[in-house]
Amino acid sequence: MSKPRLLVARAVFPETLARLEQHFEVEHNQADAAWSKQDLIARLRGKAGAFTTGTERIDAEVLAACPELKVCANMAVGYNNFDVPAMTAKGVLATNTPDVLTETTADFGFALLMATARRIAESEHYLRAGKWTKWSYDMFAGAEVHGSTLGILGMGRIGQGIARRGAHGFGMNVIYHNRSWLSPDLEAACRARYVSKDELLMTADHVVLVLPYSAESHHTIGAAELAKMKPTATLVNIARGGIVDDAALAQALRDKRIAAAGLDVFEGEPKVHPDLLTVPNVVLTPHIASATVPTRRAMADLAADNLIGFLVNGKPLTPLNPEVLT
Ligand code: 8YV
Repeated sequence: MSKPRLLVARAVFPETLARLEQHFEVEHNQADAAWSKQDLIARLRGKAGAFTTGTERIDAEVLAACPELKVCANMAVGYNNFDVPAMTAKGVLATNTPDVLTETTADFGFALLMATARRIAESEHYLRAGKWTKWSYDMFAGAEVHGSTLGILGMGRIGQGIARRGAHGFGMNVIYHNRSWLSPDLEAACRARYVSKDELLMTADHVVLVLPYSAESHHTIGAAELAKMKPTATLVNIARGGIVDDAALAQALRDKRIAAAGLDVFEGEPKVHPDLLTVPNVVLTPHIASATVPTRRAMADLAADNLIGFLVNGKPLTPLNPEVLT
């Protein structure tokens, strides 16, 4: 019997590709060429499966053009690049990579918080530029992390990981806001207290965004929300671009409406709002929160397992729309 046909839309670990090639007739993109939507459609036609990352949008137009498609496995926990209802309507399975990146991403959220509050990037640039000629009492004096109030917007697995780090490692007072309350057991494990969004914005010393992107979460943080934050506060976004109004944030940073921000994700990335590139009190990283070698391998393995699990054995591991299986 011939092997199912698979498109691997971006460059992946050679070992992942080799494993997929054992089960599928693979068209790959190891050159990591930037494909337009029409390029993606042209390559996806006739394929039963796709290995995607957060950069490939699978929507009604793509699905209509690729009627043989049965499954898209995203190498990401976030899946706002998938139109899941449209996929479900066409009977196309969607899978993501939960759990395997939780702790690594929470580590990075904390690293970005520390770098932002303690002005690590700004002071490093200063030193490299040869501007450090003498010590002074207030040089790069930042905000306290230990013992301060940590506000987490979006309390899923990664949010809880950040809460645990803050509460247990840094003695922080952790407050959170989410669509739903955590169970009392989880709240106790995170030592976190549920508050309204406004209370979180007004009382947190550090606000960390870890909520999924959707039409409802678009610009969760804009000028009005930034105005509610403490002038000494920091804002960290490791969730998705578009959750923050980047233009409003750049203005707030310039005006010192808030003290500093740490951003791993951007509206329209890899483009970055030009104003963010010119304000000093922001730490900018290129969407690397899950980027450790073991975690990226685990994400690639899980995406591959989902494809093999579904197309070869009929059983995906982490389906997003399991209703298409029945
Ligand atoms: C990915 C992410 O690296 O998992 C996610 O949702 O944002 C990152 O871990 C990125 O989406 C590439 O697929």
